Amino acid sequence: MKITGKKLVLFSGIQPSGNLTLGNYIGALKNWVDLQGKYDCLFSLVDLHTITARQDPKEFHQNCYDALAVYLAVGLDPEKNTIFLQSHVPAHSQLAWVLNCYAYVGELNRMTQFKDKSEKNKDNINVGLFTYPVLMAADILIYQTCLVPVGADQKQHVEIARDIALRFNNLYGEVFTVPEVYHPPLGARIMSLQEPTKKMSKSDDDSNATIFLLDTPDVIANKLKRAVTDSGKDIYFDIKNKPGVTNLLTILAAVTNESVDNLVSEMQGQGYGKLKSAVAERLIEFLRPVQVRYKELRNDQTYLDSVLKRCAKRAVELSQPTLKRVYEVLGFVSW
Ligand code: AQP
Repeated sequence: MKITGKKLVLFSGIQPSGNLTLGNYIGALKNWVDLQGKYDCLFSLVDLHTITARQDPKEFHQNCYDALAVYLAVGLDPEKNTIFLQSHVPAHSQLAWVLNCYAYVGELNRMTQFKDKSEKNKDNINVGLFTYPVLMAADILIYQTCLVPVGADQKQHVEIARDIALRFNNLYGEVFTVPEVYHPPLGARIMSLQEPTKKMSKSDDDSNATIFLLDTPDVIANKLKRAVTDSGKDIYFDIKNKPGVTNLLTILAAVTNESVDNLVSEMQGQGYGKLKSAVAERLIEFLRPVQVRYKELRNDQTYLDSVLKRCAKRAVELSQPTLKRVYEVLGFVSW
């Protein structure tokens, strides 16, 4: 693994809580691919976060490998980036405990994701779900991260990581780098195909709401055919008045790397049906090589394990100086 050690650190992660979605790709993975090489990147599969919702152990185990193979299939290079499972690096949990003592119940109560997820899982509003942002702060701060590329739904969590870092630094000196959030210029919030005012999500009960990166071409075409659009028939970008059409244009722009303005002029007067089939066609075309690569990688368990092992070793090494410093400034006795 060739990393100079001079570049600024970038950290981000996705929960292996099911098949990864087009939202995960456009809001996160696509930008990671674009930013790799410019930063010293750590891309985690945040499996500890995943157990805040009940998982079937066998499925969860497989989901971790599936998500790893997706990371690699979309173009993240494991020779240049540290791609690892969060649970392989104990310092995330160790720092999270410390930071729990510097985060306030009042600020965690304001997290909209906690409110949304509690609403969705009324029978399992566990403490882990509540303190999720503190573990996420530890994920980020343990590596002295400068940049955190995430979708819009994670903005609040990066802000709390910044607040905790500043609070800790004010008490003990410059222990943590204060991270900046990075949102993609377009596609920070890909919407459900069935309710375009709601985020596209892995765990949506309506299977037509979400496009998964491993969906077959037929499934993708069908989901797009059924996508909810807006009143009228003009095609233009307007989140408030045309949320369905705007979502489709955003997806099209992200997978073609064309500007929304060009796409709008191209599609003008063609009607919603044509827009949906254009999105389906270009998305299927975009995903075809990703899916082929995914299958090859997923069948090579030895290779996937070797990536995890090598990268975990590096992440463990990188995590140690911050943990040591935190323990020192707090007065813990070393051994
Ligand atoms: N719809 C989306 N649009 C843009 N970005 C998105 N992300 C997720 N959905 C969208 C971004 O992907 C990264 C990882 O998210 P995650 O899967 O770890 O967590 P999540 O946001 O809780 O995703 P889900 O799909 O809603 O998970 P479930 O259904 O399991 O609860 C983040 O950068 C996120 O912004």
